[in-house]
Amino acid sequence: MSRVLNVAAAQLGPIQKSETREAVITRMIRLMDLAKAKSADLIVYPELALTTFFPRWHHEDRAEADHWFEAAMPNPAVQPLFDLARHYKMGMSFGYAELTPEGRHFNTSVLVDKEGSIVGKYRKIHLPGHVEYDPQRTHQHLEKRYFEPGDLGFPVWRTMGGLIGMCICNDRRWPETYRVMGLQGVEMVVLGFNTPSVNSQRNEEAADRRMFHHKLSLAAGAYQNSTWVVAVAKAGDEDGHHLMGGTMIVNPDGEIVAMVDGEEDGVIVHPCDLDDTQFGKETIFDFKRHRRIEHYGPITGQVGVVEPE
Ligand code: CDV
Repeated sequence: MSRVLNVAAAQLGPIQKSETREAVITRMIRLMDLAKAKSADLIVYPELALTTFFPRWHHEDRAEADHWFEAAMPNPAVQPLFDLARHYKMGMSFGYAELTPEGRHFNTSVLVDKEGSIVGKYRKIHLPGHVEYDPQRTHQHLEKRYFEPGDLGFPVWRTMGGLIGMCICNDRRWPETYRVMGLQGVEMVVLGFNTPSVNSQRNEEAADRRMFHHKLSLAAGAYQNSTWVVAVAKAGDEDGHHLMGGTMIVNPDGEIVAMVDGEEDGVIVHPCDLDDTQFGKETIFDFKRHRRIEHYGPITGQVGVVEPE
């Protein structure tokens, strides 16, 4: 039986602070229509897809940021997207800011199957940035102020004929992210991101260098775990703050096979054969035969660098 999954990577252009959830959902629906016209089985949207990238805005009283969060998923604003996905029999994944009934805050993404049921939830683990306002930076990145680190690990779900996992933005730069999923046999990692075009602490590090690191991270994660990686950007100028694009699909050899040009709303659809993950998993990255866990202790045993005496 064919295990080709037609995957749509649905990039969103900028979302301004003033834009409503309903306006964004209208844009996401338009992308879903385009994906359907190209027979997509699964559509992937960016991190924090429903709003502007609000962690760049400092609120002294952090509760003032709560209006960016979703207290339920789905909710009335998002329901039309769930309804259309179910109607189209298309799986989907998107990111949003989650406020739990206990008052906890997470940078979250969901995986929805073709019947419209949420089959997976992931909460971002590697939160970049800082807690307090930092006048030294060219722009703020306050994810550590507004979110807790995720508490769900890096699960993989058996759905849509394959093994699919999620991570979010900065997670893609960490080899541990992919390897924990690789150890569950992951065949496709889907992720959204909001990456500013400049490094807030090193202005000369501009978009070309940022793009290089982005591609390097995706290629390494894909190749070293023999998995597809689908990475979807929010791009363009949000209220004077520029996000780089770089929406792309990377195959299990680490090669870019499809990419969205530009910084506007746009979708690419690529046929991802999940069986293409087999060769790497059975040869050079056959973990069972080749891993040497007796030497990997420091990876889970320590956080920072411990230099030799
Ligand atoms: N949203 C993010 O996690 N952004 C980070 C930036 C701050 C470096 C990223 O890894 O792209």
